Amino acid sequence: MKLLPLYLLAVATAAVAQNATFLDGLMSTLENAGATSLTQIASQLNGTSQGQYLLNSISNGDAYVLFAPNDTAVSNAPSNLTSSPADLFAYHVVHGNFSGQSTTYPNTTVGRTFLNDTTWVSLEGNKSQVVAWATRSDGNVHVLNQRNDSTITNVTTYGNLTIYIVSSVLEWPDNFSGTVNADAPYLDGLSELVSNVSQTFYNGSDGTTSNETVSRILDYGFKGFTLFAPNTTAIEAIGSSITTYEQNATLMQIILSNHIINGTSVYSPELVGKSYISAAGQTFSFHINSTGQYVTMGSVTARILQPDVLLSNGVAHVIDQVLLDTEENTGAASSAYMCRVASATSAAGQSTTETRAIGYSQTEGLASGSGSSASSTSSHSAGVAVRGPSAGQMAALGFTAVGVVVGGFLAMA
Ligand SMILES: *[C@@H]1O[C@H](CO)[C@@H](O)[C@H](O)[C@H]1NC(C)=O
Ligand SMILES: *[C@@H]1O[C@H](CO)[C@@H](O)[C@H](O)[C@H]1NC(C)=O
Ligand SMILES: *[C@@H]1O[C@H](CO)[C@@H](O)[C@H](O)[C@H]1NC(C)=O
Ligand SMILES: *[C@@H]1O[C@H](CO)[C@@H](O)[C@H](O)[C@H]1NC(C)=O
Ligand SMILES: *[C@@H]1O[C@H](CO)[C@@H](O)[C@H](O)[C@H]1NC(C)=O
Ligand SMILES: *[C@@H]1O[C@H](CO)[C@@H](O)[C@H](O)[C@H]1NC(C)=O
Ligand SMILES: *[C@@H]1O[C@H](CO)[C@@H](O)[C@H](O)[C@H]1NC(C)=O
Ligand SMILES: *[C@@H]1O[C@H](CO)[C@@H](O)[C@H](O)[C@H]1NC(C)=O
Ligand SMILES: *[C@@H]1O[C@H](CO)[C@@H](O)[C@H](O)[C@H]1NC(C)=O
Ligand SMILES: *[C@@H]1O[C@H](CO)[C@@H](O)[C@H](O)[C@H]1NC(C)=O
Ligand SMILES: *[C@@H]1O[C@H](CO)[C@@H](O)[C@H](O)[C@H]1NC(C)=O
Ligand SMILES: CC(=O)N[C@H]1CO[C@H](CO)[C@@H](O)[C@@H]1O
Repeated sequence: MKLLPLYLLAVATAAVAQNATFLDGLMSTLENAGATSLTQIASQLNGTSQGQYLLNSISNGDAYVLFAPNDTAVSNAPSNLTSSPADLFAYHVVHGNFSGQSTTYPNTTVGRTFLNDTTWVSLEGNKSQVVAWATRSDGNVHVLNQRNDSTITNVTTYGNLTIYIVSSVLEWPDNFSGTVNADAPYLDGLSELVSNVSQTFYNGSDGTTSNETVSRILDYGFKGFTLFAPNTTAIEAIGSSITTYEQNATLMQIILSNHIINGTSVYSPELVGKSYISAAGQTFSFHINSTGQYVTMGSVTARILQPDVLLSNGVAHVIDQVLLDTEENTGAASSAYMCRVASATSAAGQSTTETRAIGYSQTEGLASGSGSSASSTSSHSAGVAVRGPSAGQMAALGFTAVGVVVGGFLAMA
């Protein structure tokens, strides 16, 4: 199997002719950046309604970010990733202008992609999957949660499109078990624990009730959830008491449910200054300072060691302590859930209309010392983290049109 990159295509033949100069310019932009275009396979993406939707969207005049794997990245990509060009491309496009957004890990920038294929994504309100990135201590901007570390190696713009050249094709998230197996061995302890606890599971979508392991519920039962995931050391630290808890399945379920927000995927920038109700009805609260981000439940405050481990149906934040709370309040849990479902439903369809980093207000990070307490506790470093010509410079060069750019990858037999 030989992998061929494809980067350019147009919505229709007429549009190609009409915007030939624009497309030529874009093609050379990508070529100069090491991302070669192969227009002859463009029709493969154009051949799906999902691909067409994507093309129409990104030519609508708004700002978009394209993560563009360079040619080496594409030739090194696992073949299963490249077998679905429309899905692959959808996960590489984010709606919005992120040029004022700069975060240093463990703070992260989270953007909503276009990937909403139900084969891969099961988030609340049918939202599309997100991608997270941040500057790490090596000074490079890393796309997080990637099996093959992907860094932004160059940045360029073309009209309203910001192109981040990346060193690997971006893989979209797997479910909890798959993620632990492949990428998060430090969660083996939790993974084992949730495999040993069963719970009566009410499946809201078909109204059936079944007895499932919590592991299976995490993998398939939630449509949007947030998991505070103690690493294996944290689980070992509570020692033999875990065995005692395990002997009482009800108690163990409550403890596990107090690590979960049921029905919504809350990314780390959205935790700041908020509180949430757990799946067992207890309250999570959060604070952030220069030493990190913390979650508190009852008498336990845990540090978030690794934020935003993205999952196909939610998100996990790795923490350094078990949130050992054995209290439950089922009424509070279910009303909080109903409230989230209502808000996810009203937000449905907004997945690709989010035009800024999730959890940041429009101007946040661009102005210092803003007034509200929520933003003053969450203001992140401002600044343009990227090199390359600005939109203004591009305009000066004559690239003022709002354009169509599409890349994708195709496995050719
Ligand atoms: C970054 O891309 C620009 C064109 O967009 C190119 O001129 C420059 O050589 C690239 N830099 C690197 C380090 O690849
Ligand atoms: C792609 O990026 C990687 C990492 O920076 C680099 O080693 C490789 O040479 C680049 N390939 C191309 C074709 O530019
Ligand atoms: C889009 O698809 C149609 C039908 O599959 C094809 O005729 C057309 O050439 C394609 N357009 C481009 C730009 O690839
Ligand atoms: C698109 O680019 C044009 C020209 O640079 C600019 O006037 C317009 O505001 C941009 N639109 C968005 C949504 O950024
Ligand atoms: C691709 O294959 C790898 C290894 O088998 C697997 O972990 C990953 O989930 C697969 N990804 C997709 C999108 O199928
Ligand atoms: C994915 O998003 C597109 C555009 O909003 C929408 O038409 C389509 O129905 C969505 N698919 C799913 C499975 O929600
Ligand atoms: C869990 O986190 C603690 C605190 O950072 C660390 O010392 C420990 O090595 C981690 N455990 C695992 C299994 O990664
Ligand atoms: C659920 O299944 C487990 C494992 O088979 C079993 O131990 C437990 O008693 C069952 N619980 C209920 C409520 O049926
Ligand atoms: C198990 O824990 C639940 C919840 O704390 C408690 O109500 C119940 O009495 C416990 N059962 C046993 C056998 O200790
Ligand atoms: C993360 O953001 C918080 C709140 O704005 C800030 O106090 C902290 O210094 C930031 N951390 C890093 C590593 O930039
Ligand atoms: C999530 O909340 C709904 C509604 O209260 C409930 O039916 C479902 O069992 C909950 N899921 C879990 C795993 O707690
Ligand atoms: C598909 C596409 O990009 N169409 C654009 C072609 O150029 C004109 C004028 O610059 C735009 O209005 C179209 O949106």
